[in-house]
Amino acid sequence: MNLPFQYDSAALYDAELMKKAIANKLMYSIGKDPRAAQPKDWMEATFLAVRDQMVERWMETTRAQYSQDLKRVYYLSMEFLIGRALSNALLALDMEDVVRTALDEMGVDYDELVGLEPDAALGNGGLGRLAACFLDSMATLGIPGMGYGIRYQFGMFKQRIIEGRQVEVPDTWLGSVNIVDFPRDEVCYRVRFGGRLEQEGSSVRWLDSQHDVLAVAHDIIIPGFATKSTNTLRLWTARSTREINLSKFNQGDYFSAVEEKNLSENVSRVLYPDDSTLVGKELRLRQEYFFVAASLQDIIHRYLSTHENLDHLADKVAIHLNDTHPVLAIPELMRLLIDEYHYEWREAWAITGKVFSYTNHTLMSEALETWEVNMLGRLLPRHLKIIFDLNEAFLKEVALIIPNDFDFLRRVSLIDEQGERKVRMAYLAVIASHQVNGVSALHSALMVESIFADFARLYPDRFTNVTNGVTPRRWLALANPDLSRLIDKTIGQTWRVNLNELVELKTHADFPLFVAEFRAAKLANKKRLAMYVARTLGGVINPNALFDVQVKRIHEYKRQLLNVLHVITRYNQILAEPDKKWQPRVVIFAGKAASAYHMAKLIIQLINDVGIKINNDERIGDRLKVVFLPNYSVSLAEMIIPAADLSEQISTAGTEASGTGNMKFALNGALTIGTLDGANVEMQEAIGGDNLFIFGHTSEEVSALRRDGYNPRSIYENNKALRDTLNMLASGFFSPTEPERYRVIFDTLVNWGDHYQLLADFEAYVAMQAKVDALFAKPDLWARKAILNVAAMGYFSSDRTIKEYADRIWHTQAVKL
Ligand code: 26V
Repeated sequence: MNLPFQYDSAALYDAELMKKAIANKLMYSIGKDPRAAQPKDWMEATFLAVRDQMVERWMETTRAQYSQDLKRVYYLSMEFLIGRALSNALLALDMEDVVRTALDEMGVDYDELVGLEPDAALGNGGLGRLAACFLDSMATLGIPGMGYGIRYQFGMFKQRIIEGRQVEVPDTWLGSVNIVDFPRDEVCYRVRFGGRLEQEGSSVRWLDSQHDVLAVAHDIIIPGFATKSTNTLRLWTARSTREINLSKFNQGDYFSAVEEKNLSENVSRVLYPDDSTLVGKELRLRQEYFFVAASLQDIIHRYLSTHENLDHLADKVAIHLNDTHPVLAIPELMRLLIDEYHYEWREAWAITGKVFSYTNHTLMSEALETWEVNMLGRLLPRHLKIIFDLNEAFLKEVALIIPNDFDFLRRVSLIDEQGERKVRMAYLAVIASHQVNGVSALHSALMVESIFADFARLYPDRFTNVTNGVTPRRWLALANPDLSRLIDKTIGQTWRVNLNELVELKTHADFPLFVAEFRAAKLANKKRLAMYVARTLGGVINPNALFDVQVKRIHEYKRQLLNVLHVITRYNQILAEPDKKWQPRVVIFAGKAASAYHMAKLIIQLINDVGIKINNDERIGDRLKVVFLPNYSVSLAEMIIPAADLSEQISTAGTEASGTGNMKFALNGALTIGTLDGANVEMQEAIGGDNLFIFGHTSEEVSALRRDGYNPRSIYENNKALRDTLNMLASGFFSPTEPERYRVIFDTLVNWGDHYQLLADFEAYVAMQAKVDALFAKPDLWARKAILNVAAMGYFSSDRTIKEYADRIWHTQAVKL
């Protein structure tokens, strides 16, 4: 393209120019004299200078996407857990060395600076992090994909541990200088709430909406790795339709004058920090509609800028629903097509049915979304009517396929009529999507046997599996530079975009020099983590001990408690046989509990209480240590995972949809101890059963136990080690100042049915932990297996996952640049 001016992208690979670019930002954008600049100012200046380098490619990509009239994927998600952006951008653009040198010459420490960037923590856990890995892979593969979400002013809370208990602190990630995104004040849509309907012949009008709010776009650049391809994450922030109520202001009522503004802007104020239970709160429903309504207006606006009408929308637009949170997009598209663009119902439904696809991320009934008909009708009357009309048409159709089965109709109805009437959002997603997928082979199989069994009968071809993956850029190249260097030296560098190449490491597992270097990289990572533990908690841990790690959201189904039961049992064993040769271990936990999830919070407290007892028991020494690292986050994961020897993936079989931490650990050379749950099953197939530690009941056995009657108390009574351990909880051994503190845990497990069957798996788990010790005592054998784990992880790249979505679900092609 001929333009009357030139862009300045020369600083890319020239340290002198980079110095100048950073200094300019520091002076003219941050407004600081280099002599007075704080470390944070340098970070922001560097961020801005680096961001400049991405803009040109970003625009080139966007232009190419338009001119090639490519089909686009819109990934709608309430959560994007992207973490830090600066180091990722430097990796993608291959600029780390230049920036390092530039900063070094200005007397600024690169590693320290990179660590000052706050995480973008706009998500809870697995679902949000998966969305971030997907953005990375879409950009890297050149797939025209755009993320849409909410720009929460407060992301995931920060976790402090005070006297062993979790305390939540607001996450103020948006600093005073906006380095995060580009505000697009002109990209602004009205989102309506409330009001009433008026029927006019066959058409319906939605009138008198109140509490309307504006959605303003903010764009984050998503750079592809080693490619010009660069995508966009567009996040919406709420802005009031009225800055100030002038009449109230003129009456001197200054606070009421701005009250309305504050209330409507609350929509994008805070992320719901709960991924375990249904919230059912009106604000959450508002959030969901807010971002969906803005995104759809934006998508249609973009489409109509190059097309005459919406007849062939589905040829160029794929909208992916990340779980049910954005499912209101379905009635919203119907509304737009019918009410605003005057399509017939049937035409609108035909278009809608080709546009959407949906991923289910959990089978847990507590997390399946439903919305009360009353609330939905009050907030979104037009959408409720569309849902009712859809349901009527759907049930008529079903009655033809499966005649005379009223119970079937009741079961598949979009409306749950038991008690307070509710809309079942997952069912709405299923009837409107052309493909519905689970996130691991096991999960997808269970999905069509359980929550969607009736729908699988109606639409057998609709359901499919796409096993999750993780981006090797962040989770190996960035997080583990030592191991990455070794891999580069051994098999070259292209594994970053073709992770299957790691298979070449297999032969090297038998080369002593390679094994020694592999072990050295692991040890360096462990030392780094040990330093961090010393800095943050003050405790000393031995880097030669086995690092046994469980980091993830705290949930009963993930069974951190089972891990704790093993820790206490081991403690008792060491005390009983002090002269035996015990493999030193550090058991490391991290994770946040939903603020209202009492049991999860109690588990955190228990871990800390157990740590206090064991870590201070001189008889134990460094044979066993327990560490709870506060404030688990993407950037903390980047430090912890490369330092792990053992990865704990011990959920009750059939409960963890996939897990992605399991993949990150194996990719970094940790061995898995785990159940046959989620993606562990496929990991075992890829890695080979000898190279991980699988134990416990299978999902079939779990259901059989549940069906035929499970008696945890008899397990308690018949296993002495377990009984001793549980009695210590019940007697207040770990909570001497409050002996009753853990009684409820004892009761949950022994007397109240042990829903997640910890006791059923306890013996197998403890026995497997002994095998772990035995193998760790043979460092070369252990390292060999660890290498075989890394070598087998090619399949678990999110690039493979995204290729499957693109080929089988979205039918999209890469941009040519
Ligand atoms: C659920 C809810 C319930 C309503 C209130 C807010 C809220 C927020 C998030 C969630 C999502 C929970 C589902 C989830 O995170 N699933 C995880 O998805 C990962 C990616 O597919 C998968 O690896 C994990 O196994 C699965 O637990």
